[in-house]
Amino acid sequence: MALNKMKDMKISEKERLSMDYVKGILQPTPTCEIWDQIWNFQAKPDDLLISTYPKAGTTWTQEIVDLIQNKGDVEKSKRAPTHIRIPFIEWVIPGIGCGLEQANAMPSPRTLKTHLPFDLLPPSLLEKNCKIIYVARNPKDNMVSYYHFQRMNKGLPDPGTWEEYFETFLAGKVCWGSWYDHVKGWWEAKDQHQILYLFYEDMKKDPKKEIQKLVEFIGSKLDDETLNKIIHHTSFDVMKENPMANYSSVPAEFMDHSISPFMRKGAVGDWKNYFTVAQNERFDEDYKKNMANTSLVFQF
Ligand code: PPS
Repeated sequence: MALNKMKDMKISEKERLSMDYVKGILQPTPTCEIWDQIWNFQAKPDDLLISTYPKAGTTWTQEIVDLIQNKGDVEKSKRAPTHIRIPFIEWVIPGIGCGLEQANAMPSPRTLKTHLPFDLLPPSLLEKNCKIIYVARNPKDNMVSYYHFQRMNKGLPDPGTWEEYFETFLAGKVCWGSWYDHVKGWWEAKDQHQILYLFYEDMKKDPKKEIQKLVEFIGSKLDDETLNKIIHHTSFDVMKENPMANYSSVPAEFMDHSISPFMRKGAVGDWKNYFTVAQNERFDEDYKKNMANTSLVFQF
């Protein structure tokens, strides 16, 4: 869609979930309502958690991990949609599902998903020393992806125009909070816990290398042929056509892929099609300030 057309676009508020705060972090109200249960989630030592800021490459990582666990058996990984195979622990959509209930009912070993900032992670996952995979994405592409996702996902607030959303994102007034706090919080935690910290841009540049890191971290062993098969089946183009990995199974009243497909572009640098020169300058200034106290480096 042309940028000028998209900028003027507004989505009806009427069918969207309401939002509330958990410890200062914006969340859909149904999540806030069961927060005590989420916080008291009981982990098991062999749980594997995939943690990300929204739109950082979660689904891609989930598909890779599931295929590693299934030794590259593509049919096995098509047994159910992503969100059923790998419960999203804090996600509650009335009438559709509750990640916490799914996780509690699931036999071990479980693979789970969260977008929670490190400080909001249910303590049991750390007490049980669970392995955690964290994936981060550069904030400019992350912002563009999140903007389009909020347009199509009725479980999240209406993003407004691109100009409005740019400010909302910079202020950290989006669900799961500030991108800065999220990536830095997990980065600081990574050396004290079993956390493998990966980057979306590295996965794009050299998927084999990053998938090998995942294989090793999970404690699996795969031959070269299986690795290549996993690279192929988790490429953007193949996943886009896979109904078990592209969220097309979620009812359209919640995720309307005709507004913006879940599998949208899968690229690095798409932000250049959205950021104006002035926005880019403003962003860079803000980024410099917020990232001054970390060794974390991103590729744009
Ligand atoms: S969510 O809703 O938070 O779980 O979304 P998440 O899966 O983290 O992020 C969605 C973005 O990741 C892109 N994606 C991929 N990129 C490259 N390769 C593969 N295989 C892949 N699968 C998903 C997806 O297209 C979203 O990014 P954008 O930039 O919007 O296209």
